[in-house]
Amino acid sequence: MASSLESLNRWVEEVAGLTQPAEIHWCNGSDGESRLLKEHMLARGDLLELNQETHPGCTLHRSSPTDVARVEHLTFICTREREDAGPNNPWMDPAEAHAKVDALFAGAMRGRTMYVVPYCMGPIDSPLSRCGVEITDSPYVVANMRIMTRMGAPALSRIEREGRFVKGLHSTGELNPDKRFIMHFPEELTIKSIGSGYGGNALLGKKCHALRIGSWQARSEGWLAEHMLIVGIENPEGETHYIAAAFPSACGKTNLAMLIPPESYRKAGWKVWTVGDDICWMTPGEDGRLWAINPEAGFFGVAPGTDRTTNPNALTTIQRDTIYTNVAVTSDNQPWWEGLREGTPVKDWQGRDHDPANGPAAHPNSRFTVSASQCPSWTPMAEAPQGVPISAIIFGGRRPSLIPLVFEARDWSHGVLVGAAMGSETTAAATGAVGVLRRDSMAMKPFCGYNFADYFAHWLSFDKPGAKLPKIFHVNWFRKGADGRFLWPGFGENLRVLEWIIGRCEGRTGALETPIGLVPDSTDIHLDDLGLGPSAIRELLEIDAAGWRREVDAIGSYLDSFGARLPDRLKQEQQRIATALAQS
Ligand code: GTP
Ligand code: SPV
Ligand code: MN
Repeated sequence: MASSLESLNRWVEEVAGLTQPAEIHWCNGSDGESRLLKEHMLARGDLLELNQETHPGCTLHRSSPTDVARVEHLTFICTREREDAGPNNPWMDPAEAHAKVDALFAGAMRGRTMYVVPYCMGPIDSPLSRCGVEITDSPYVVANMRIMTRMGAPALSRIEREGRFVKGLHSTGELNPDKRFIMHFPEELTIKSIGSGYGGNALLGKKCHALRIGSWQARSEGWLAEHMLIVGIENPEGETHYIAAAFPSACGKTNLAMLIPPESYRKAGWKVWTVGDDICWMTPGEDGRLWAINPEAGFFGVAPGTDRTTNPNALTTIQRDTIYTNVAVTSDNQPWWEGLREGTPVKDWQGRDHDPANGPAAHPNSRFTVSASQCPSWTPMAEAPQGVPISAIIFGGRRPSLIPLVFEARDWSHGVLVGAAMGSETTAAATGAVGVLRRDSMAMKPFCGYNFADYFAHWLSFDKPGAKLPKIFHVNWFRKGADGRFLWPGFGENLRVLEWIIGRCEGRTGALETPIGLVPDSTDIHLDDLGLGPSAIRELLEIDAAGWRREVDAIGSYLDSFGARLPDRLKQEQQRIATALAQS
């Protein structure tokens, strides 16, 4: 099956000429194709079968031990003007970048099959969706793309109808970190990735297309491409509010997206509906509200920490037809990771006999790939072509101190500052040190495909006459006490914070004004039956003026690092808070 679209056929031929594959396979996305691909991978050892009695249809992939996470220092934005990529991105001149990777792609697919993978990000019939084609020599990537996107014949039809698509070229190459590059050419709507087979480096529809190229397109077309979950919260009156939340990688999006209400809330009639766990595309609707779709069809979720007690919906979701990557296994071949209370690991993520001296049994960035429709809290609204209307936007990160459990921005401009100023401790989702506090504006530091200064200006531009924008909040589930333990129980109990947020959106819950924004008084938020002591509650909600003065100074220096391109408005917001803190 070649395509009726000349430009697509020509590009596929060009790539085949460069990479020299033994054969070319156009993916149609059918069940039969998927079955054959799986058999092929099982035969090659790319996939190992897990216990089919406990985990029907589940397999395990062990990646190369030097290829286990995103590589931010090897991920480039290649724009003609360096300034357009901004200080937030590694940059390379487009001609130089093409030459560099094309040399690595030359002959890279010799003896291998080249798969042509047409995909659609978002519901096939949504005007908000966008298509792409990924060419890859990794059957594992094809299998993951089939779960994560709408892949195959329907996507190809849409591409042929529209005549445009994002081009993504991928090869695992030699899996050598010295020959690994993830290149983005936003001006050409092109991605070239070589040398990694892992997650965001290789499943090009995800971070490369839906966020880096997507954010670039969103800016020129007036919408937002964000690293956000989308969740629907239904109150006992049966009204559903949709919330979008940006937390950095491995900071709780999947968990919040499929939260199970605490017992008392369940009894009262609260329900939670999952729309998406990682990416959100938002566009202003005719009614002035922001309407959001989840461009993905599956979850590529963090395994460690997932347990019956923390995220029962995820555990149910991944019981069948799931690809596990870099988890450990038990003696009866069930998947296992740190934080899973049941079972004992006997083989670690590299397939060695488990020895705690080698570190954790599962890789800290081990993941599951699974169709979102298997999640018990999945809602058909995730398929709605117009998307869902967003009532609130939440920013948050891992902040062991200072940042309260929740606060509300005064207005949109203040909210944009709150997002821009976000900080979080680094996690195992990317290579490099873990637990280091860094600024991660809107959780998009690794994913914004252009200059952050322009991105902040784009965010500010949504505040215009007729707009009915969501309220903006900041949360912190990760505050620690003097004993080094989390002060807040998190997970299902996070609904208590969402309840306050929704109450604020409906104008029926109180808040105290402080220099940093609106904070709940302990009587505004339902915490009394949680078993937290009054001192823990005070600590979670307190505003430490001296600490905040230092924080707001640091935010000022961070904003200054963007130079003259930074919108004045953000600096004014920062100074307004600095002044209020000085007087407090
Ligand atoms: P990416 O897929 O990397 O973008 O990550 P994510 O934001 O979806 O993170 P995820 O929900 O998978 O959570 C990452 C880790 O944080 C897991 O180990 C979770 O168990 C843990 N976590 C999530 N929510 C909470 C919470 O409310 N409290 C605490 N203490 N840990 C949490
Ligand atoms: C993240 O790192 O934010 C992820 C995983 O969601 S990856 O797809 O590898 O980017
Ligand atoms: Mn992510």
